[in-house]
Amino acid sequence: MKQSRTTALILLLLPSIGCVCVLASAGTTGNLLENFGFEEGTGQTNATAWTMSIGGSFREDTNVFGYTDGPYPDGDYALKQFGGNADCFQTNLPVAERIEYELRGMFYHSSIEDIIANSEFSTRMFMHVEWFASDGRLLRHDYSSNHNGAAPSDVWTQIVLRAVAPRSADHATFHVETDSSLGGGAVFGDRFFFGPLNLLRNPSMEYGTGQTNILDWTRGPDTFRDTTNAFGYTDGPLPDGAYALKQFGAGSDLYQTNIPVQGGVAYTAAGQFYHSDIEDIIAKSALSTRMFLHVSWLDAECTPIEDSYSPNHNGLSPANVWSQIVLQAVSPSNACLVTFHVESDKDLGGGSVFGDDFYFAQQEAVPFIEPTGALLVVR
Ligand SMILES: [Ca+2]
Ligand SMILES: [Ca+2]
Repeated sequence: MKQSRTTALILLLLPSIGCVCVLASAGTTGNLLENFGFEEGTGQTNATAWTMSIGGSFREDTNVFGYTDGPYPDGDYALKQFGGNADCFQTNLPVAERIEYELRGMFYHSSIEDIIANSEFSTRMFMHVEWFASDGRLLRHDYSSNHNGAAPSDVWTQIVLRAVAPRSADHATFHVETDSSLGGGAVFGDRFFFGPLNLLRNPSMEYGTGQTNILDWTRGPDTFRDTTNAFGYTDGPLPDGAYALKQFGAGSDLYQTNIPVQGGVAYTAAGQFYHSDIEDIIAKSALSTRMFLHVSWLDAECTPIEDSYSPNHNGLSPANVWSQIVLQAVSPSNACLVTFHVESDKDLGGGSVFGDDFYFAQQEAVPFIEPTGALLVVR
């Protein structure tokens, strides 16, 4: 389904017009790219949804000069680029600010035919994303690492880049490009992915002011954004960044709402949890102060349909060490939106529990392949 600017604009209007079910919106995880494997198109120069530079980018089957391996990673066609300045892109892809995105693709070059120099300055292929504001201002470029002559030959390798969309980001352009500073030869690419990894904004509490202003989250009672100098925290660094969530007491809540989801689809929620047995301790009991994830599924009228809860981090969980809890759930068939809560409750004693690095996303639309190439993480 073509994802247009219109869907992104509808999403931005959500707070003012109430609950509208927006499928395939900017907040939906999964691949934003159409024809990610170059299977659709006409001949060598026309790949559906892609704009290809003339003379440097081609849609090719396996009977092509420069390709000496077996089947492609995906289907019967792949992208072939050569020369010093080839480009192939899709534009106006709807994105949302402060959400983490992943770019990935499979890359190949032959050591037998149409070879590239055995150097990082050879013909090299990479992914490039341009982030734009709604008024068309270019906000930032992010680049993946290169597949060049120093990469393994005669085998497909994956490159992954993670990047958080900048503030005010509204749409993006995804490029597959080649450059060369040394000689010719061809590089192939296939099975590209560009999509959000996590539907939560500010998932690790890093944006905010002081202890009580946590950007993008609504804060209930006994809920704070805290650092490693907090009473009750006696470990080393936090799982991610300089801040974490601290909760104590019954009925503590931290939540984000109006997160768009699709019905009848598998989702994963996760978080890291911690308590100390030295300071501000909780009872060694399942009834102690305890923290958990709560996903509330809503229909198009914002009416709660169903709730999914993770197991608790409580006084029986390992102390003085961060541990992850994962919740996997299939959304009800009429689910449109989600409210994602991190909550704590208690029946016995006091003490505090910490949380960090929360995650909520659709399980992969395109199966993830463990990267054998470079993994570059940009934050
Ligand atoms: Ca393909
Ligand atoms: Ca954090």
